Amino acid sequence: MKRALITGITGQDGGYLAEELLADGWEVHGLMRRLSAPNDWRIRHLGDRLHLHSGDMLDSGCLIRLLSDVRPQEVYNLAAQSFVAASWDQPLLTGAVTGLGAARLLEAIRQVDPSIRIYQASSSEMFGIAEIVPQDEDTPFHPRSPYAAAKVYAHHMTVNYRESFDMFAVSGILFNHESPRRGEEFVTRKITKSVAEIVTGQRDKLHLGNLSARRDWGYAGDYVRAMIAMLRQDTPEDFVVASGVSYSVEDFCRKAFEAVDLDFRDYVEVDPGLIRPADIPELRGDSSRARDRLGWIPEVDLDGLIRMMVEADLERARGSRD
Ligand code: NDP
Ligand code: GDR
Repeated sequence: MKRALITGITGQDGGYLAEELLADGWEVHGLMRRLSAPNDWRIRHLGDRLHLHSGDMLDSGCLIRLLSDVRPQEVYNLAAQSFVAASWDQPLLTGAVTGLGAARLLEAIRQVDPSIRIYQASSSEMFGIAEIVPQDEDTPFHPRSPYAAAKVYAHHMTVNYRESFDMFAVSGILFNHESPRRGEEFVTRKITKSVAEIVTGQRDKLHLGNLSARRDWGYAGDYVRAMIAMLRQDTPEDFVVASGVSYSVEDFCRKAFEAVDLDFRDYVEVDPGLIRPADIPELRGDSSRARDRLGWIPEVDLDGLIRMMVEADLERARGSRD
């Protein structure tokens, strides 16, 4: 039986990735933190098709035990403190989970079975203030947040374990990807949730930070397919995964409000408290390598993504969806 282990299975990408692997006939195991209340809404529909294990990226012992018990052929390291804004408030925790967590996992694989293939969730945030637009696999990194610095460390450790121990360790440098399962604090979901709450009379205003930031947004369901394809190559290699088009936060607002025939200018207010200590004016990716070598083709564009997210949040606001 083919077995995969996903860390961060309760997050946005974890559920989509688990669905793809299950559909492909894999046995799927997930590492989950023990919390005081359930946090499994994104994977509940998969029921007992998933094998869930309690553990934490901060604890090497549990990673070693888990790998020894499950003996997966593939590991997907999605676990992270992934909210950039929070990383200035909790820089050391972010470093410990997002950076050192990846190193703990690589080291655990090296000890238990170095033939296990590992995918590391690297990020376009590593490019930061990039001099080159669009960014590809050769663009230098200039991280602009504690989160991005932690991801750069994890990225280099992944390359290092590949080069030092001949491990099949790869990084997907993924640009922003969103979905109806996106965490509520990220800007796209914050906007679509607020649109739904405005339509249903539960809110009158939406407060945002930097409206001019431009990001390359795709659909999470498309991006997890690239993760799997990367681990199924003959030789380990890193790939940029992106739509290739960037829009501003203001563009996203305009489109999301237009989807319900409203004008965002009547509702959106800038709150200077939401501006980050350092932001990135634009990130836009060149995913030619992934398209050529992995045959990766995204299916959902920004308009389709916004429609999907607004519809889901409207259903939630009306109480007909989790
Ligand atoms: P989420 O924030 O939705 O999910 C993060 C996951 O990590 C959650 O399951 C969370 O568990 C888990 N986690 C956090 N801390 C720990 C810990 N100490 N031990 C174990 N698990 C922990 O992220 P996404 O799904 O959006 O992203 C997946 C990965 O891809 C992340 O590493 C992210 O940094 C990276 N990435 C994401 C991009 C995006 O646009 N979505 C783009 C590029 C990279 P819990 O539910 O308990 O909090
Ligand atoms: P990002 O996503 O930082 O790109 O990280 P986020 O949606 O948080 O911010 C995108 C841009 O929007 C601006 N912005 C706001 N952001 C939030 N969250 N809330 C606001 O009110 C707001 N107003 C404006 C931000 O300043 C920023 O420029 C995401 C995460 O998933 C990371 O884990 C991942 O690595 C990167 O995408 C690629």
